[in-house]
Amino acid sequence: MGTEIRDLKARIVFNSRGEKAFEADVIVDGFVGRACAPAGASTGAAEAVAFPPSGPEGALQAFKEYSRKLVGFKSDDIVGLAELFHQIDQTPNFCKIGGAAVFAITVASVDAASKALGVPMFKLIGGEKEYGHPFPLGNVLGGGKHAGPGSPDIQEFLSLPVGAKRVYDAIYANILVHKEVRKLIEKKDPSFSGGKGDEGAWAPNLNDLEALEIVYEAVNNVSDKLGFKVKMGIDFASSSLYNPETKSYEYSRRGVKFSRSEQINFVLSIIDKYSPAYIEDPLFEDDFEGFSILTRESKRTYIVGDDLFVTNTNRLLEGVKIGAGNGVILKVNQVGPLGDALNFAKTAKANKYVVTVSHRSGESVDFHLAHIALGVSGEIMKSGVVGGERIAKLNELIRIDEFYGPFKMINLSW
Ligand code: 2PG
Ligand code: MG
Repeated sequence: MGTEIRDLKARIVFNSRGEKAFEADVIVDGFVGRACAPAGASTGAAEAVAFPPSGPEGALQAFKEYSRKLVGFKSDDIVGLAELFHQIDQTPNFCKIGGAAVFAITVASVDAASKALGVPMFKLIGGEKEYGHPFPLGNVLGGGKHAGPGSPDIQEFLSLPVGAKRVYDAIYANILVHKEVRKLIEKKDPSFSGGKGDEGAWAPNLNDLEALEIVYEAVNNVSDKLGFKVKMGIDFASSSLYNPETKSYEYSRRGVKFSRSEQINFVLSIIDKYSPAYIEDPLFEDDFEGFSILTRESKRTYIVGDDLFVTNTNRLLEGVKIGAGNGVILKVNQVGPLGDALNFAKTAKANKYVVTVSHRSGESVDFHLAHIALGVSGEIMKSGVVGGERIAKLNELIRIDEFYGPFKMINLSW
């Protein structure tokens, strides 16, 4: 069965936030691969731009002009497709044709190849090797740009079932933490309406310190119930807290402003008190040196760069030079083509960075994230806990385990 691209289609649909989203179909010998681009709310300044200045409709117009160039191309040639897109756009951040289209077409191509060849997508990405499931990381309580005023300043309080032995149990553990967090919020605030943020995490009227206490108690209660360790994770999304004019981190809910060293001390005090397994973007996106200070100081917590690296291999290599972080977030749409993201994962692995393959706050019900996480041997898959667009990725891990496994959880020291 050939894998050559015969035809392509594209359209604008809507994501989980109700925003316009680019969806592509790639047709290969009667099989259709389909993917829809996700979108961030707390985006890094160095990310690929989603759409050209003319917006989603402009991206569709551009698609009409370049899509013929892809016909005849091998849909499973992930690296070649990435090169082709760089030739077509010729800007470093895909501002001519839009990164959303590049994401959708390159992921839909591998989806099509997978169907045509009868080989699961994760194997087309990862080849023949020993596969292990990523640990699911899920947002259980949140604020910042993903929720309304009154919610915490910190964007995400996460659950990570580090002691789970099976992926099904790991996913269920996060669901139990999500439920437990609701109970504890209601105990503290009986008027809580059950409101949620963009990723399905509870968005209560609490400050960061109260939220930390609740999530810590919840992960411990669930650990006791299940008999394996569930730990806390935090995404500060610090670029959203940072004010470059005052050079301070502004926690408006609590009415405090931290200098860089106060922010570092705040993060270290949280590590000391709650021993989280995972901390993402504790400092704003250009503070490589601050990341390196924190990485040296925190031995048992992964310090992960999201807006810092934006899935960009050159930015990662900058960080590697000075030991900024020991973990990366991989979001394909931050960079554009799937091939570039795979290259980023390779560089991260070669430099012993833990790889977290992540959703965006604006998502589709696509399941491909699970295949990408397995394909790159990502240690963690960050994809929320509840909500159709979040659970779609988690359920795919369960199906993969049934059809191609059973796989152990990936090897990672906590
Ligand atoms: C993040 C993500 C996903 P967004 O900051 O890690 O949780 O949010 O997609 O809004 O960038
Ligand atoms: Mg983040």
